[in-house]
Amino acid sequence: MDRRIRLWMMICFCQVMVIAAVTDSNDLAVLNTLKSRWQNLPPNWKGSDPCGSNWEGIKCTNSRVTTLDLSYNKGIKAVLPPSIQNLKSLTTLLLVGCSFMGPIPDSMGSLNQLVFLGLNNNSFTGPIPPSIGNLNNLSWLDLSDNQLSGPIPVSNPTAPGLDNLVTTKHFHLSDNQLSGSIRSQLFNSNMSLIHFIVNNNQLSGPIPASIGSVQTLEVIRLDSNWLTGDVPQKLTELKSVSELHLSNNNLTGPIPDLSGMNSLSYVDMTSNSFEYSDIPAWFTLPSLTTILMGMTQLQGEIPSGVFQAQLERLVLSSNRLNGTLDVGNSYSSDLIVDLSDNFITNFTQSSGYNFSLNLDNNPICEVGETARYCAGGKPDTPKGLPTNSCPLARCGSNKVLSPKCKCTKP
Ligand SMILES: *[C@@H]1O[C@H](CO)[C@@H](O)[C@H](O)[C@H]1NC(C)=O
Ligand SMILES: *[C@@H]1O[C@H](CO)[C@@H](O)[C@H](O)[C@H]1NC(C)=O
Ligand SMILES: *[C@@H]1O[C@H](CO)[C@@H](O)[C@H](O)[C@H]1NC(C)=O
Ligand SMILES: *[C@@H]1O[C@H](CO)[C@@H](O)[C@H](O)[C@H]1NC(C)=O
Ligand SMILES: *[C@@H]1O[C@H](CO)[C@@H](O)[C@H](O)[C@H]1NC(C)=O
Ligand SMILES: *[C@@H]1O[C@H](CO)[C@@H](O)[C@H](O)[C@H]1NC(C)=O
Ligand SMILES: CC(=O)N[C@H]1CO[C@H](CO)[C@@H](O)[C@@H]1O
Repeated sequence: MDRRIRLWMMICFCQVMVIAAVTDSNDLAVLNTLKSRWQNLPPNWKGSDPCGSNWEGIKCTNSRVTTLDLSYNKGIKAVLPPSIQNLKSLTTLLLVGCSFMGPIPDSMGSLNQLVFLGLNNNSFTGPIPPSIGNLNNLSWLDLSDNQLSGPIPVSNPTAPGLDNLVTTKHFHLSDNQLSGSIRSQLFNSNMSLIHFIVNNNQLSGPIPASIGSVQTLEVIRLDSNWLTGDVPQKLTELKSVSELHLSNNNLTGPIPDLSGMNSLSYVDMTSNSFEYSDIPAWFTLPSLTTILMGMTQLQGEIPSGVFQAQLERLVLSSNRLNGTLDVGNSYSSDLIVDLSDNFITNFTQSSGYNFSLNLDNNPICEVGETARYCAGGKPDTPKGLPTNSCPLARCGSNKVLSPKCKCTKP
């Protein structure tokens, strides 16, 4: 082909591209505001056509900005301006792990195309804006690891609340300073929540029985709050829950009966004020791999049936367990058992066991006892702790945790 024709065609083609990519003027105005106020933005934020010149962290469709992802830029120490609401076509807003401060603007609630909202790991303060309840396309809400305070908002006749978010699969609100009670109204049977994660806050009052109406739930983290009262039996009607974290609260009443929760693999109720109880029958649920029940007022002998082949970790320290420890023959050699600070006097397999066991501070480990299981509170070298902690995992920029706990592109 003639060189001049080729050149002409290239110029023409480029012009078409540029024309097609010209950024919508409303979006351009917002981005220019951010550019003038935020420091340490990506170096290629230059020129007047963010969509056309592929500004880093921005994706566009039909000249509208659909994604803004500036995650893991600690140098962005800024306030999120209310004008963010003018990015009307935004479906993904990820500002994870930066240094944002000040309030989450109430105007956020008008970004009604939002599907992914991740503001976790910043220094946002103030309340969770109730307007977030208007985001009826939202699937992913992560506000964890900030300094948010006040209650988890629920709707009332004049304002929306998080109970309106019936398409949202993830509420991640952990590691803030949220307070007040978890309102009964927060949960309803129209929701699609799979993760309800509110650990490490100052939430008080009882666990509402209404949580039992969200049949989609798979992970529940209520640990390290100020929760009181009985664990509602309705919670145990949730058949898809695989992880239940209730530790470090002040829950009272009987230890909840988890029989029938056949998907459970991880249970942590450490340090609560339950009534004295024998080892519950649900310890032998078929998929349980981890049972953490230190300081939960357990008493009596441990039935040998508890030590099933799938069990990986059993921590029952600081209870009133007594009598003879019989672990049977079905246990896995990867098993880690901590029964320190109890009243166990005998151990049937004391000469030929093959797992990690700590019986320190039991009568069987009276002064001078040199058995492996009495080694000064240190169990035998663990062969690697189980890492079944999907809700704690963090995914890199642009990626989110899938229900299967894999980091995937949203
Ligand atoms: C928060 O983000 C910073 C980097 O921006 C990272 O070093 C830190 O590990 C993150 N914290 C968590 C809990 O993810
Ligand atoms: C669930 O949604 C339906 C249809 O929108 C509505 O009629 C019903 O009241 C809702 N139920 C609850 C518990 O919110
Ligand atoms: C927990 O509750 C019990 C019974 O209501 C109360 O006696 C105790 O002081 C509480 N403990 C904490 C740490 O709040
Ligand atoms: C173990 O504790 C239970 C409940 O406190 C008690 O009834 C039982 O007598 C104790 N057994 C032994 C062998 O001390
Ligand atoms: C203990 O378990 C390990 C790992 O399965 C195995 O290699 C070892 O032979 C076992 N030891 C005994 C004494 O059964
Ligand atoms: C349990 O241990 C005590 C003290 O070591 C001993 O006197 C008793 O015979 C043992 N009981 C059983 C059933 O092995
Ligand atoms: C981005 C997105 O999923 N938008 C949807 C929001 O919800 C409305 C109504 O359900 C849909 O029409 C949009 O496609």
